[in-house]
Amino acid sequence: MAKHEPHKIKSIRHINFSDLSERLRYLRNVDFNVGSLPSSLVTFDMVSQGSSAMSQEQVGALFLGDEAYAGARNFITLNLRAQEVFGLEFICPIHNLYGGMKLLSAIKVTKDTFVGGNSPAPRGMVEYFGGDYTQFSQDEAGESPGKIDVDDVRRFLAENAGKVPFLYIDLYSGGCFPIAFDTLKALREAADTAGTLLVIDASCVAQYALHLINHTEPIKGKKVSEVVKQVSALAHTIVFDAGQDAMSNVGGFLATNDSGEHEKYQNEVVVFEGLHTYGGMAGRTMEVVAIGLEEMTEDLQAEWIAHQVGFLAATLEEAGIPLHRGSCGVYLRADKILPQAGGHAAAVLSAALYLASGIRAHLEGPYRKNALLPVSVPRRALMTTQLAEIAEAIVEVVKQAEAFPPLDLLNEPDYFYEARYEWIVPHLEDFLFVNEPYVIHSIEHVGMKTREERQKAMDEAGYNTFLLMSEDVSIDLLTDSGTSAMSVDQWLRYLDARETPAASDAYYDILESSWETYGHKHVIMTHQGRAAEHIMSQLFIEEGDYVPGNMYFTTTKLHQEMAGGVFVDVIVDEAHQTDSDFPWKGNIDLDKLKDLYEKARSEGKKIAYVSYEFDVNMAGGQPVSMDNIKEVYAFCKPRGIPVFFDATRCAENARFIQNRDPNYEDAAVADILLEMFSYGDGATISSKKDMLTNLSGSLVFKDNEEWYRKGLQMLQLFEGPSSSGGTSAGDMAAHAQGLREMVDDAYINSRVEQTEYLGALLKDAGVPIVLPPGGHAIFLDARAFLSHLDQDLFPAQMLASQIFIETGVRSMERGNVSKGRDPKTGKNYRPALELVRLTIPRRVYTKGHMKAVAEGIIELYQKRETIKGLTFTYEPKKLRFFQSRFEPVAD
Ligand code: P70
Repeated sequence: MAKHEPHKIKSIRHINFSDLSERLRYLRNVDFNVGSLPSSLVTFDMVSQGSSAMSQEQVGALFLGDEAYAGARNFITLNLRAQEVFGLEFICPIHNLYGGMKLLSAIKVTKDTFVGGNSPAPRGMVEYFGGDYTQFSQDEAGESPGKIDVDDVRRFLAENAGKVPFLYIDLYSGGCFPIAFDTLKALREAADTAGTLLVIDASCVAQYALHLINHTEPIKGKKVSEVVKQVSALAHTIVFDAGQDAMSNVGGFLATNDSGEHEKYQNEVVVFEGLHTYGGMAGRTMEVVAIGLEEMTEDLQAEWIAHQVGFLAATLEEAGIPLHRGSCGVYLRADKILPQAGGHAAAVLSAALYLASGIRAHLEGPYRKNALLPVSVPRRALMTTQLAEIAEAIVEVVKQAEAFPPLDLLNEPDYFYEARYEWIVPHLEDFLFVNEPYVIHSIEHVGMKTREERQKAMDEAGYNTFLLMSEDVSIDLLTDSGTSAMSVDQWLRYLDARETPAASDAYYDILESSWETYGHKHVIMTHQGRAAEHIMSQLFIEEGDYVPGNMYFTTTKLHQEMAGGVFVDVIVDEAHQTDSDFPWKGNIDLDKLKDLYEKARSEGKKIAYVSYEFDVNMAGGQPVSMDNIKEVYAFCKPRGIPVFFDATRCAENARFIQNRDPNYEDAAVADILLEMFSYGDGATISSKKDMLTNLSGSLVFKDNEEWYRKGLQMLQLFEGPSSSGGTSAGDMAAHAQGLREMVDDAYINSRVEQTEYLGALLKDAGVPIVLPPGGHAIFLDARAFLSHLDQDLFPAQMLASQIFIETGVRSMERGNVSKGRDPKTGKNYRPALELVRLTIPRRVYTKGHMKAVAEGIIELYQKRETIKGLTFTYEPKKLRFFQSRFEPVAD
């Protein structure tokens, strides 16, 4: 089992939170039948059917459907994949499990036929076609697979000899209890002897295979993919619902090795489902299912899904909650939790859970007395921290359950969806969720290599993390730039944007949202931050001008120097002290600024502008205080010196102000941001960071028409149309939406907290980091970490390499290699800060990933003395850190 998710987050969906009084209103509107609530009113929808987070390959496949009526390419793909995964030859597509049961029943069930099985699912269908359904009981399995009495089944087959068209076996009886492999084998024999078919519902076959691997002696140690074939070989026909283990939203198929059976399915599928080459699935769905089939049998994926279900079950069990563990989630024993609720125990628990927390666990199917409430886990869609909170919410509700009055049923429903209740609503505490305010919409697989493979990759990359291939990396902390997971809302706008070199809707949207966010009137779109820096520098800097700033940033300083400026660092001294926990290490030292002003005057020189960065990157993501922004502006304004922000990480800075300055603890991040911007004249922005885009930037001016006009002219000259600067309408639309999302208090708080969490784990273990933790990154102090290495043995470079080899985490050297050589002496600069940056992309990783990062680094720290230094084998002249290569020094 991997230490963390074998994937990262590709796109997210915001959670809609509500409070208890709102939820009471919603519940009354649906007569306390939680299943009828629209999903937007639900905080966490605990269902596994069709609700998985797709992989990015599956999402991509949604656009690969050829949607032909006959012979779609997508069917060929699905057919081949299903053959490979199940080892069965003939595939008949269906729209879901019901489609499969319907075909089987329509073909085989008539009056005077008898179907037996371990699942309640086929009963309605079999009876509809005139047959009789017998459900065999299976013992409650617990940890080991459960058994049906096969003698019972033999007796059933003998009594109804010649009249049993098939046996229907779900690998999980009633969704809870896996069936023993031996029993499955015995059932196949019994079916063969009686001349009937064994139909297996294999919708959860990958989880079943994993269960056997963990609990059944002869199967231990096998791969999921092998066991899936072994299980399939026992079936005459497989029914497969692709909304479960295959992680599609819909779809499925029947599979068999029997050509005669297959012919029957093909002839019947056209009646009920669709043509035999799509069977009620869109082309795109077949493509998604095909990919899901492959993913479900990857051991690490299967293990992760089982791990999450196991985590939820174990957490609840530890709190003493009676439940059964199932393949897709847990079944709460409502009858034990609410003995006073009679036959409606699960319905009461369902209503109470929703009311208290917004969690939906609902009942479906034919109405019956309900003792069990299923709480399923959507595959890959939730973070483990969220599952922990969900468990906590359930525990809170169960604690109060004694006081819940029973529900009154107002009608006589045949199905759960029809049920209407009245309820004397008990007093409940509102459960507040504090973790990430979004769920995982789609995932991206990451490299999960062995230590040996990583060692080899690092040797090949010459001990330079910039030269690693992303497929070898498990957790990529190289940069937070352009690496964010977009939200579904951003994707919607991206897809909706009309591309044009003239003015687009997205352009006007960006103007409006920038105005709302920054309060600056003029907005110039650029494709990245550095394009805005270029224009800014060219417009305002003349040869010899000073440009004071709170620490340099590489691209910013380069453009200032290219325009003839002289950058002067006026950041406070604390910024250079890795162990100082001064809260505002990004601040400008007013005395340094004043001194420079006097110096410039005495030299007859000019200060072009103050280059003021929020949440200073090179200082470790350290914030500036509101007081400092005010003071700098108050100094500059009367002297005619413009203050221009680098607002690339302005939202993170605003969150620090909210958190650290008591004057702002009740202010919204959006308002703090507006105030910050009010003390400046303009800004350059790389929106690849806080603004949650994968590409784009902007240049804004508060109110100066003349600057704006000149800026637009430069844009036309260097970048592209005035209404885009060469940015696609799609990226602009995503940018406009990103601006709205970045100032959401819950989001930005969870973002910075994730960084702080990683920092705290490392700090508590004694690993030397730059304090306090910054907004976007944790910086390791490599000189302290590898104190036995001289700086010319490049400790930060070696540390970044070793972190990768040890943990699969990619980081970035920010020290002696990055700084380069002094052209006068030819010697390395040996800068004061010799750091490794662990930069955290936004909304991409979970706290589970962060914990794995910390654990790996802590282990490395414990054996730090064994780590040797590096020497160059190749050293380019310019920006050497990107391409240089090294080898470890001999003893
Ligand atoms: C990083 C990235 C980019 C950046 C920034 C600040 C405060 C402007 C920019 C440029 C990427 C990077 C860039 C150069 C060297 C190393 C890494 N920072 N201002 O990883 O914006 O990339 O959009 O042109 O942090 O820190 P853009």
